[in-house]
Amino acid sequence: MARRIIHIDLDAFFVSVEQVLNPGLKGKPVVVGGKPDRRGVVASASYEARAFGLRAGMPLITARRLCPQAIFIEGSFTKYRQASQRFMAILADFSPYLEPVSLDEAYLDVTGFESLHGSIHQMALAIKQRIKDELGLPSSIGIASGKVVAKIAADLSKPDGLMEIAIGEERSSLAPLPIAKLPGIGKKTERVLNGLGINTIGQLANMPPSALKSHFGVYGELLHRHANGIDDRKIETPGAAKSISRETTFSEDTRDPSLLKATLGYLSERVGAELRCNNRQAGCITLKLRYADFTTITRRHTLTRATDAHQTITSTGLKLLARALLQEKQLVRLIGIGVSNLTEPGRQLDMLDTSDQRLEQLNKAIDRIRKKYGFTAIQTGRTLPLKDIFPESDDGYTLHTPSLSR
Ligand code: DCP
Ligand code: CA
Repeated sequence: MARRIIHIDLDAFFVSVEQVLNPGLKGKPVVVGGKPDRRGVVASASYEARAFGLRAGMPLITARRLCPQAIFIEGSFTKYRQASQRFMAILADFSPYLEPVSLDEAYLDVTGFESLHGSIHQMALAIKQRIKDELGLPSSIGIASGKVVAKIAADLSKPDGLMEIAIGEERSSLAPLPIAKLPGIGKKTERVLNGLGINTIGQLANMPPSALKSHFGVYGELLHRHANGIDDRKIETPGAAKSISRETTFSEDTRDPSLLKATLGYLSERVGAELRCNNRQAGCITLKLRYADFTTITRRHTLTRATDAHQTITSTGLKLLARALLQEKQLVRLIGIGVSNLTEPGRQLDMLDTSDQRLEQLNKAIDRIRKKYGFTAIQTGRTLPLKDIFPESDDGYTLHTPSLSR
């Protein structure tokens, strides 16, 4: 069955919220971002201001030069967050398959919902109406068989628009558009493609996938599919974290191998515990290092079989660390370990070998004891040196940047 995906984006979001709170601002060139005598950039510009060439990201000084009569507002994030929560609550009334993308942007999977509203088009009108009635905010909606086409449709319909791309017309609808309209194509990719004589999404769609792959790697395949209007990415409801990581900055830059290894071991244990707590396994492990001069590197390793064992995370992290330290002789300022490619644990326990099963039993026991007696109730040989370095709490070691270390 063909899917129906809706993309909803509020128009000039920050500005529109300000206009609801102060109706005198309606219909005028308004900029949220700060006073133009300050350094800083335009965060959001009303469509009246955009008529003068004002755009998000533009320095405020330039904005004032282009449109001296514009009204500049500092803005307040609390107001926007509140509006965003109410916006998402309205959307959740229409479908449980809701993926918030940013404060003012979300996808809804509404496949099979037409009977409730007459049609998906009617449903989209009802969503727009509720956002207008209850929040006073204008929105734009795109409807299509996949995320990328729905997002482009919403973008094309702005402001206060609604555009539906019929099934089978994804490719032809995108073809005449400039490649910059394709989400994910930044300035750099655009330049490379323009250099190859590719200016429209249609030309991009006609490029041989192998050519795209040789220029952009795996991303090239994605570009090819999206340019052809093909996008089977699912709506990801929140709660399904895409990655888990823990990192910490040392109080002094260091190359001390036992400190580096112990810290990495501890952070890996925290990541492993979090994975198991969320009932997830990871297929990819990433080490992060920041050196004394602030250069930051990441090194990743893809596992042949997904894991939730901190032992595997630690041993993989240690190998990546050894290799990284050979390549760079500077002192280390920050160390971190992360996991991604998260999946639910496979249910085929009998297919795993016994050492994996034993590890799983062991980790279950560790998690149980820690839940009862605190994280540091169990010390591994590797993290033991940390006892002399970091103060201990029930919840683990208090690292120097605790907010990043939990
Ligand atoms: N935002 C920001 N800094 C940026 C881009 C955006 O602070 N560089 C904020 C301000 C926007 C909000 O996020 O109001 C939403 O971003 P959008 O890109 O959706 O822009 P707008 O909602 O302002 O305008 P549009 O009507 O084009 O969606
Ligand atoms: Ca917006």
